[in-house]
Amino acid sequence: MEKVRVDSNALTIIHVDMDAFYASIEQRDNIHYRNKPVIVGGSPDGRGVVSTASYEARKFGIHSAMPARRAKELCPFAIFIPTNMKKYKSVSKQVHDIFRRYTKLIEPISIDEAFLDVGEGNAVEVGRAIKKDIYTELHLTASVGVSYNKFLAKLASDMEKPDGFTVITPKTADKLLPTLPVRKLWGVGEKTEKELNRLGIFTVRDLLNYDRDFLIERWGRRGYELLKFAHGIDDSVVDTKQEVKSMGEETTLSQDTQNIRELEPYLKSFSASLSNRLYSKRLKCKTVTIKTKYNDFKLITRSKTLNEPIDSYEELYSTGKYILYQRVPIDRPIRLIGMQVSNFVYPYEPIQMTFTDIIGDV
Ligand code: TTP
Ligand code: MG
Repeated sequence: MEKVRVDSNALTIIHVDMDAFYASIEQRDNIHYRNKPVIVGGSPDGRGVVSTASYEARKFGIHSAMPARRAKELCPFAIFIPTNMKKYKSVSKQVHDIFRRYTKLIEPISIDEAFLDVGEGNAVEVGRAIKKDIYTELHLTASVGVSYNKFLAKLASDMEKPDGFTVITPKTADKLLPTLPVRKLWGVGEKTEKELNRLGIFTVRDLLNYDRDFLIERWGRRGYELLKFAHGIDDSVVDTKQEVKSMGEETTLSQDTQNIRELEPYLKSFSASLSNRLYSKRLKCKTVTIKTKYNDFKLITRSKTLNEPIDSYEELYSTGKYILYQRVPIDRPIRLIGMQVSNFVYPYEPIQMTFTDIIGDV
């Protein structure tokens, strides 16, 4: 049932994001890892990528998605630990059980992150209580943000990481927002950031001072949305039935190629990561799509829909390879390759996406 909120500036939204999630769990469970640079994912011989790094390791510049080889260069004595998804999912479920004590309105975003709407309750008190429960019961720290909408609550949880607790009120939002780099606004990725920078827009203040009509003319609906975020406005509700429609990965090649074999390693890496992502959301897909962009910037996509849903690396890779070899024209050099999965099947919950779909049953 939709709730009608009388005061749209009431502090009712909480965003919780666990700190260095996988690494903190490993440090909690092994005394020898505490206060040390710990890397989860990738291997010490330099294969694979970093899933996450403890805050001690981050001091060396190590971060998620960095090749393990590079991480090892930056910190040769770092401790590498293989991922143990089963364990992380079970902790994620415990965190979720804590949320449920306080509200039913929960929107899981990923394995370690969620939005909560406390309705008539006091989000500052609830946020504190959740943080305390997570610490005393699970011996882990979370960063918690409280505000009057989702955008600001997430901004808040990120501000004092790790172990942060930050409240953004309408008053503090007015002060804070103009000072932020535009990248902090939802919808501003690397590409939009560059475009804005080219117009001389670096901070939210720059954006607010810019010709409003020009921005809306240039970006249409997105320009309008951007300005709304810049003013701290976000009308989206905490959505308990978040549905994921597709997920994808793509890479611009360092050099254009017409040699189809050179594309295989990309498909391998996309398949590994998409399989992981499907697994952590407890989804299987029936459609695989390969996207290619050519040196003349023409873009094509080719798909294959299967009878049976899949989620394993091997199945994804073989389907991707089939499409690449059978359906993708290689008549001129390719500059970008991508892989997408869609047409999801929810093996455990046919109606809606719940937290269980994201983390799986453990
Ligand atoms: P994040 O919340 O992005 O990162 P984090 O919890 O490790 O660190 P912090 O929030 O304190 O900045 O992601 C949660 C977990 O998801 C992370 O512990 C490992 C996993 N993950 C990957 O496997 N690959 C990735 O590229 C990212 C970003 C996260
Ligand atoms: Mg986190």
